[in-house]
Amino acid sequence: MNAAEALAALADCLGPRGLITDPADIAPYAEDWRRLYRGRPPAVLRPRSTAELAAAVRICAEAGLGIVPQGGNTSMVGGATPSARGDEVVLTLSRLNRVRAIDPVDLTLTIEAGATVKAAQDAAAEAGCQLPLSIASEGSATIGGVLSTNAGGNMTLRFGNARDLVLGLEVVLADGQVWEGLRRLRKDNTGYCLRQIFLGAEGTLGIITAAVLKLVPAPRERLVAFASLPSPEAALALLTRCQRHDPSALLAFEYMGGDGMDLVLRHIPDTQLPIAAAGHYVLAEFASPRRAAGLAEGVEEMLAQAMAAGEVLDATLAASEAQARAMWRLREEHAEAQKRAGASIKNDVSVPVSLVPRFLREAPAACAALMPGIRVVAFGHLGDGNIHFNLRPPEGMADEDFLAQDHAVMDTVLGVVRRLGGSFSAEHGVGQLKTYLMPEWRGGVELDLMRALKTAFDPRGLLNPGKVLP
Ligand code: 2HG
Ligand code: ZN
Repeated sequence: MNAAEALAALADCLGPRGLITDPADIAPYAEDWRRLYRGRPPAVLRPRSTAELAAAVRICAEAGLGIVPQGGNTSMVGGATPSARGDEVVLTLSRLNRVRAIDPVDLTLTIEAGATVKAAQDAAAEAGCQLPLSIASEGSATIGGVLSTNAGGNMTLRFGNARDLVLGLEVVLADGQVWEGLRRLRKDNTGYCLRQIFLGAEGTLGIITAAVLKLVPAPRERLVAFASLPSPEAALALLTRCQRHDPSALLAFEYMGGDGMDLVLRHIPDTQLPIAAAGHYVLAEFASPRRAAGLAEGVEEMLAQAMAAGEVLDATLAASEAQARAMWRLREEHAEAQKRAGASIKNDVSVPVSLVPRFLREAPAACAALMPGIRVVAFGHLGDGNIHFNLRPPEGMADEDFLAQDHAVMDTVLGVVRRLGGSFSAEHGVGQLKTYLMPEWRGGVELDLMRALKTAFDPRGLLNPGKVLP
């Protein structure tokens, strides 16, 4: 079967609403959120069931067409963008978005991969539960996307990464077979844990079509605190203080440097600081399963102690849901603000939590030595050691000239990360942007094992070609 015959067969299989071939309609699927990559897919497939999707995969396999699964298209590393060669179709999961089941006793949600994270959160909330996964792009990012990238996000310190929330999966394999692994067991030791192989594989080993996710009972009381601090060291001291105060209450602990905050205030409408401007900020969220259990009093007292110790300059608690949302916006709009400000070179790195302050001192110094005047935008999930260390060009340097030096800048940052025993991609994955780093960071036996897995699951290399493995 050649490519034209495959497209005709796909049109038959998926119906008129299931196949996009008009270049204008394809365009939004062909480019990544950061506009670093532009592919040339001959078509976008929009199956509306697992059976349809599997049939489409069989047709692509017969024709040797590459398949690039796409969720909300919010990848930061070009992980869902096809090649410019024209030999890969995009497979959007957007029509596979149903809640299949929800069980507040088992605390499980069975949901299809194309549902947005927000829709999954809402479904859980309606049943009196919480899906303990929250990321800045949750309005458009999908369950399939966050599981395929093992997204982290804001509550990793309390509930772990996306892979820790999955009990079962349904996956379409490279040859079109379906693995029906939608189990909802808390205990099941029956051979290799196949679901974990697909989680974080970025769609290179199989296409996740549905999942059973773990829920937790919805907290009765939530509290968001916003603080300004004199230094990253003070932020780490405050984190330790919060954890000693009540480890089960702390849900999120986010750091923001003053320069990133300035970008948010400048580029995002209707944003303002709830306290006086400073060089460093923290947003912390606390929750309690009981109402009126003294959560606010306890946190207030703890913040007063932190102030007396010089860790905190100023702090405030959200007095309403609207104020809490406004505080979270200041944190979650960092990516959008940076996009509006122009070019950036992003480093999604992790180091042991205790070494974050050292990283935040050494990495800016190393970058300034490489490129005087380079501007640092550092923020992220301090509670789990994941910092988004993003860089902007020196005043007056053209964006293209800056981006042309992306590898030199990334390598400089990663030199510090390596010294501190960290990772070059904490939560955004490898995609196509970072494959070149794999031999150096994961080479030898580790990369050999990954290649063996790829060969076993997708011997012809048709699933998300060019991603993860160099
Ligand atoms: C976040 O935490 C996202 O807001 C995006 O992971 C990070 O833009 C970034 O670098
Ligand atoms: Zn993040």
